[in-house]
Amino acid sequence: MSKFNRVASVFSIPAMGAFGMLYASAVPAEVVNVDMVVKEVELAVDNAGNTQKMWTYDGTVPGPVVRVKQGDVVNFRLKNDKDNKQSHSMDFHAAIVDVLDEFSEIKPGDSKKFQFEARYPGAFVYHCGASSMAEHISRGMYGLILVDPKDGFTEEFPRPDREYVIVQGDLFKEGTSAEDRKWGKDWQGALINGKMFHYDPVHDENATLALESRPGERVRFHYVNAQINDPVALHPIAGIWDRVYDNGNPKNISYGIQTFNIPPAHAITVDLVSPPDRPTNNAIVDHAMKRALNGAITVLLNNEDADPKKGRDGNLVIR
Ligand SMILES: [Cu+2]
Repeated sequence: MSKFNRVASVFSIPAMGAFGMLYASAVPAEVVNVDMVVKEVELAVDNAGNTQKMWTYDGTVPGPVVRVKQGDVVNFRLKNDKDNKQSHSMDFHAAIVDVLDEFSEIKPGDSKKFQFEARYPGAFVYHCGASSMAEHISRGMYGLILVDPKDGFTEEFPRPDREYVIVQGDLFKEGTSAEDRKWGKDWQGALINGKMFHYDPVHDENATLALESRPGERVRFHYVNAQINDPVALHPIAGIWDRVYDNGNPKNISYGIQTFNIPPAHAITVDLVSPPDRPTNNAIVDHAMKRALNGAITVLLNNEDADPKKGRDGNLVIR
């Protein structure tokens, strides 16, 4: 299991950043320990229980959601389990460091540590950068680090009623080589939090889960594109994104958007607000048909009976 424990409170001091910017803040920041273990395991990749050999952070696809505050120092430790066959690494998109140092790969049985300050708020991908990256990422080595803004919630960035994390990745046929993955050969489908049609009982008779909300609620999605080559055309069928925060940064707001492009290795934060006076349902889709009809559809059920626990109190990834 990964461990996130806040070990100390520190005060960010004004400092010249890597790009010559001044970072000054009186908001108490913390040092946050994050430990992950890479595990090469057999996992179900659809609701019927079909499995594939996946490479993972902490045994799940996606890996655990890391959540810190802007200004926090992340004290990260990666362990490559001794039973693994591959070298692995960690590339946090929220970090400003040295690709040849912090992000270098380690062999089975080895561990490494590095630190970074989470300077920019938003939703950032993390992934393995070991060679071949096409294979390591498309076998499941990715996740989300959320950096909450130091200003907290504001009029421009209101507190949501519910919050969900969705990570979209690729699934290739078992046995597809790293080279073929790179070129997109033998692509089989889109994984939503690790499974095709994970939350879509409409298109998959084996699906038992859906996302839920109540009429009138503001539902916030942090949507990660962990696919190795393809963008995601994110659209809420029967709805309109009330706001899109590109890269999850409260300063990057677009209003009233139908479809938003998420390039590979990028994440956005989007809000959906349903009418308060009637039940509705939405299908959150990658509107590219190749991917929608091969796994990338997520149903949001919206009615008065919604499960009060879903999308609340840190229950961001529904499993
Ligand atoms: Cu790896």
